[in-house]
Amino acid sequence: MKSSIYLATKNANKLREVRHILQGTGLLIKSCPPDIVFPEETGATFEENAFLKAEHLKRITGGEFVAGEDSGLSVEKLNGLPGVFSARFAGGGDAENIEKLLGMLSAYKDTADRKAKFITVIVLLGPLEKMTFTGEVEGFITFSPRGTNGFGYDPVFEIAGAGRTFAELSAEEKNRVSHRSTAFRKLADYLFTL
Ligand code: ITT
Repeated sequence: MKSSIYLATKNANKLREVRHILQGTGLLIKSCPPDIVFPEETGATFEENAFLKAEHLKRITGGEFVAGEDSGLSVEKLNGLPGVFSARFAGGGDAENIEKLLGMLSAYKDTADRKAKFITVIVLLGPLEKMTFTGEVEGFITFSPRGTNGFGYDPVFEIAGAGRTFAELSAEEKNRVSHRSTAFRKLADYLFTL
């Protein structure tokens, strides 16, 4: 059983969420050296970007097991955007990204036309293996932001059938169903077989 790995992220919210997801599993997440500078996320897919981050951290730490995670929002009517551009969609912060997204969807008045999914892809680099783990959650983009929990696009993502946005859920509730928790539980299951 492998009980600790490095995670290649500079996003403190993501790191907190991952540690929360893995609480009680016995798998510990080691954070990156604080001064690390990751290469630009130039990949065309979440998997390519997750690999770029993992590979860079593995080179720096020499860690036996290193995971890179890339995630984002894919909106059906926007042909998958913001996708790999989720973090830098509007060139500002979360508020600007949300404003741009709502603006681009403003012509769609029916919830059915605002379908979206959150996707997480983890690439694990071990001594021998390169493994990929994915998680998805389906929902739709709301007409305005609701809720104050979470981060990123959480205030405008309503989970299918739940009537609440991710930002209206507690951390426990989000982590029960989220794209990230599905992917990280698969990763933990794999590591515990080693
Ligand atoms: P690292 O690359 O350092 O991990 P990042 O914030 O750049 O941090 P990503 O490249 O994976 O992370 O981009 C993910 C973006 O997608 C993130 O900044 C949010 O805007 C959005 N996102 C991903 N997961 C989310 C979630 O659970 N809730 C809300 N937004 C999310």
